[in-house]
Amino acid sequence: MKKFKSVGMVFTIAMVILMLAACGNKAASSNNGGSGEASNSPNTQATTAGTDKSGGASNKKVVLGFSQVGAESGWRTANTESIKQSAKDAGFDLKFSDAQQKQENQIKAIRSFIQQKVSVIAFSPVVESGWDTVLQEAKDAGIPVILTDRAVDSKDTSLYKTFIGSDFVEEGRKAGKWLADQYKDAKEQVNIVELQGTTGSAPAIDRKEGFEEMIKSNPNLKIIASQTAEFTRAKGKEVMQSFLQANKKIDVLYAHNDEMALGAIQAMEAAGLVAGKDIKIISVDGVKDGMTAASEGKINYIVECNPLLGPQLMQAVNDVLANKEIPQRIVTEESAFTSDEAKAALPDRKY
Ligand code: GYE
Repeated sequence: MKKFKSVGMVFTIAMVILMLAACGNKAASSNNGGSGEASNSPNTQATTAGTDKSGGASNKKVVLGFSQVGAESGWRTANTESIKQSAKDAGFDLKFSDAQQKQENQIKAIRSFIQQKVSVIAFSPVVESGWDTVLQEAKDAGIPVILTDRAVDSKDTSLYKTFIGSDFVEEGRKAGKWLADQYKDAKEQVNIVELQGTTGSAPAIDRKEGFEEMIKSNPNLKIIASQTAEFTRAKGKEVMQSFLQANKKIDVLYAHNDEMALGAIQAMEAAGLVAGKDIKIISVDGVKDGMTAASEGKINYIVECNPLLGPQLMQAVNDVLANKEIPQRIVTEESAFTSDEAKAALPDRKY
């Protein structure tokens, strides 16, 4: 009898442990929204059901669905960290999803956020076109959308509340102006090669446009080759290698971001060239690795693009939920650095 009793006890305890474990799993999967999207806050409670969309009248936690472009560059890493940290500071439940540079993954993530009835959707659109349908779906579901970093080309601007990010045309202009100033007395043709960002993305389109606008008045400044390297270091190296093989004389490289410039520097050095001297280099971003290369004289001019958009985004989320009027466009403030200025700025650089 005694033996039977203790076996029974063991059985009961085992059952309780099993049940607790099952509950734990269930909670974990519902925190993920069951969508397979990675969440950076596995311990936060999912409070999506019945989320107050009218301006936070209820005490429910704000749930922010964020679809990120990918992890293609140092800029992106800093941007992701800024968003995660500021969401935490704001006390939001962040559902973070990485699209690996694919629009279809972003559309899937946005649809999943709609299904989960998040309070606000924010995303950095990998390319400019093709968003109308999914943005309309979010609007029909009554979920406000905020764009960060990159723009969309939708005609109907009521599909999103605001766009927070840099003026990429202006960045291109700064790069082009510096070059035009450097070569204003040039008597011969200056051969420029260009590494473009992701095809169809706002920064690639706009940085090209602004740059061309500033160099066009000088017919000696000529872009002899221009190709995408998808904003990555590996591709930057690969495409620069092919530029070097195909062109005898290259004077200048204009890279749409630091990462591609850093890859291109590897290709130049492998070809026995001195980066920053044999070939002048201009890039955009101003992340630590880029600024370090600039301080060493390998990059001659860097146009800054600020990735720390998290605090402004969280502010906008709060404002939208409180039904406050917010501007359709919020532009981030940026500057630019020569090699010497990069050296001076490097110790205080946060990203
Ligand atoms: O310049 C680049 C990143 O959209 C501004 O994307 C961003 C760009 C940034 O991959 O490094």
